[in-house]
Amino acid sequence: MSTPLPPGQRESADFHRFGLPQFAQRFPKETSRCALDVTGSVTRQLHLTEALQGLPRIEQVCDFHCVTTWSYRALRWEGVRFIDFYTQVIQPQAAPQASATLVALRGQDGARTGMLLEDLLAPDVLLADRLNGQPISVDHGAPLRLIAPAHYGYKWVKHLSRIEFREPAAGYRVSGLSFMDHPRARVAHEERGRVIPGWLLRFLYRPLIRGTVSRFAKASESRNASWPAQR
Ligand SMILES: Nc1nc2c(c(=O)[nH]1)N[C@H]1C(S)=C(S)[C@@H](COP(=O)(O)O)O[C@H]1N2
Ligand SMILES: [Mo]
Repeated sequence: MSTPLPPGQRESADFHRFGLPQFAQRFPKETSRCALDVTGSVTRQLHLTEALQGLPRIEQVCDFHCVTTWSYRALRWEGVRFIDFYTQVIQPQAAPQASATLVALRGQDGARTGMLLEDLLAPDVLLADRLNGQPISVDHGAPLRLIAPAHYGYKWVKHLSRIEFREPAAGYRVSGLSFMDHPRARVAHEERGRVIPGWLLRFLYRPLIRGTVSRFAKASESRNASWPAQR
């Protein structure tokens, strides 16, 4: 028997390509190397061309929970623990200010969100480059994606290209409307968004799933038709 899903979630038979409508047609430019910039309140900025190089690799199976209420079970990700990247690369090479406890995350497609550094240092948060035994596809975040199992899918930034250390008071610019981005977005606490309670957002978001799935699938099909070699 599998464990119950978090509050308000329903199991989906498919792992959809998904997100805010403005990202359906945007795809990463660089998919061959895991390049990553570390910027913001740091002593030295980093422009890494292979971010995971030399770090201990792990494999982790976890469920995915979209804020719009669909969940997909048992994805097998491979990559590096964020905490290992932090202690072995970021701390020694970039030396962030101790006061910069907020981390803004950005994808190559321009998607943005933020997480508390404290949440990123949980042992199940990964920088992943492989999914189910293969390099992550463009649909699901190539070449590098953040995996944060305790948090809604919108914190799992695909095509991750920049992590920026910030003072919490400075906040960060998010992709959607600000009420849609909870600073923590923990699934166990149903922190779907700000201001509007999570149980209410369930009902507002559910009707949007079908249209979003089809919009994202169509955009991906037409891209794959013109770039067959690079999925
Ligand atoms: N770069 C980027 N990351 C992103 C998104 C996006 O549009 N662009 N969408 C987010 C949202 S809202 C969800 S639900 C998940 C969807 O992941 P999937 O397409 O692999 O299912 O990715 C998240 N990360
Ligand atoms: Mo989402």
